Amino acid sequence: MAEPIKVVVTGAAGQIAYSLLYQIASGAVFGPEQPVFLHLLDIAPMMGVLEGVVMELADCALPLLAGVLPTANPEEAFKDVAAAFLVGAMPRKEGMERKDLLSANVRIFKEQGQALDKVARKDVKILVVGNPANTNALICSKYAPSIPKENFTAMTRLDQNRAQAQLAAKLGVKVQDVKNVIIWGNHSSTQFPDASNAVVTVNGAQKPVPAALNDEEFLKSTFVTTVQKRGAAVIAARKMSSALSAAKAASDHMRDWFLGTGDRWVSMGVVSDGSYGTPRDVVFSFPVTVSNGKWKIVEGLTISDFARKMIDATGKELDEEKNDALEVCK
Ligand code: NAX
Repeated sequence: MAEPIKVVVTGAAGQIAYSLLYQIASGAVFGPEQPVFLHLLDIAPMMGVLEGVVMELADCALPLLAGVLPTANPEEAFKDVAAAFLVGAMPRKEGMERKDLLSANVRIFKEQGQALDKVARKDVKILVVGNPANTNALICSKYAPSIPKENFTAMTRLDQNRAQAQLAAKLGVKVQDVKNVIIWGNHSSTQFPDASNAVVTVNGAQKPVPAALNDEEFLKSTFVTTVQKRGAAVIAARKMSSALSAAKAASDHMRDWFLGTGDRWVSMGVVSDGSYGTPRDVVFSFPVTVSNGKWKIVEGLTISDFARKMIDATGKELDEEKNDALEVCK
């Protein structure tokens, strides 16, 4: 069996981590032959709760779990890690404006970038889940200049999974029979869920989703808004934000990054190179494929006038978030 790799999860005492830790430690992310040593970071007041999580991980009796280190010290948590799930962030409190939340969280991700820069492996793969995920990932990367910027990504996989599930339900097929749905832009209500290049397998034959559905209005309106507002719908029903599905999406993202996608497209927030006329130097969600641990933006897609407007709007929001975040970091 391989040597254990060190994997950090921040916000380890929180609700997403509660589902995510089992998936990592059971082999669902790095494969059934790869032992993991888990580093669990949370803030000092949560160390008691975290101790309970550590007890439960032990009680799972998982063969791939080589060890667990709970800590409130970022430099201890990030030491020699090969993969980082940055889930922990400050939640929005009553009366807090979006800008207040942004400035609180940007500070956290600045500090964590500095700590990663100092002590993590230089090939560490970083997935930011904590919101505002795209801009947090950008700031983290800026404060970790010794780690390639390609190694910083933000999670839009939950949005992709939601979109795929919505289309499968509408088409009356299994979720795995729908592929190549794209999430463009920010993990926020301006994101653009795009089914124009998606394909569905029906009776063994592949068909473009727009042709199979034959309902352009649905794809431009109900589909887009349902995916954009799915997080809010879960909060309204559960009185808490998505956790099980968020953890599953984080596992999917990191597994595909480590183990590859083949020719399947997945959506990841990555530092933009300006592809498809998007703003450069923001963390923008694109369709990518992954091989040998490296992601590559899918090229050559046709962008309709409708898509252009949607992509521009989410890009504009990311540019504004970046400027606000850089102001906070000054
Ligand atoms: P919880 O509030 O249950 O847990 C967050 C944990 O982070 C807490 O234990 C808290 O003490 C810890 N924390 C706060 N500051 C920290 C710091 N500086 N270092 C380490 N830990 C710290 O939230 P949960 O439901 O787990 O959600 C976590 C984050 O994911 C939130 O920012 C949330 O908005 C975001 N989400 C992102 C999604 C995405 O698709 N990108 C979807 C789900 C989720 O809403």
